[in-house]
Amino acid sequence: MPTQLEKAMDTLIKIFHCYSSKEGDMFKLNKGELKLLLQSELTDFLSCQKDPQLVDKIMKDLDANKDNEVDFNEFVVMVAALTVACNDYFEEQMKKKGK
Ligand SMILES: [Ca+2]
Ligand SMILES: [Ca+2]
Repeated sequence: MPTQLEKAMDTLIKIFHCYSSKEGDMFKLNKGELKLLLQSELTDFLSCQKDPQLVDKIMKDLDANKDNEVDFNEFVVMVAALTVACNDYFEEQMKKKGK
């Protein structure tokens, strides 16, 4: 039986490949695939951002090796950054409750 964390890692890998395999290089997300992934899997995150250039900006930020595609390494950096931001929020809420 996989643990919760192992399941979470597995899910992350599967979600990435579900979108990266749609077009072109099956191990990388092009801009269209990235947009689809963000819209479908990070709906709340995107819906509070009104910037129409957002996907371009995210793409630029994530694309560390400048090949205009987001590979799994680059994707994980984004998920980690978002997770840290969520944890900061969680800790804030816990601190407020504690007082
Ligand atoms: Ca692809
Ligand atoms: Ca890249």
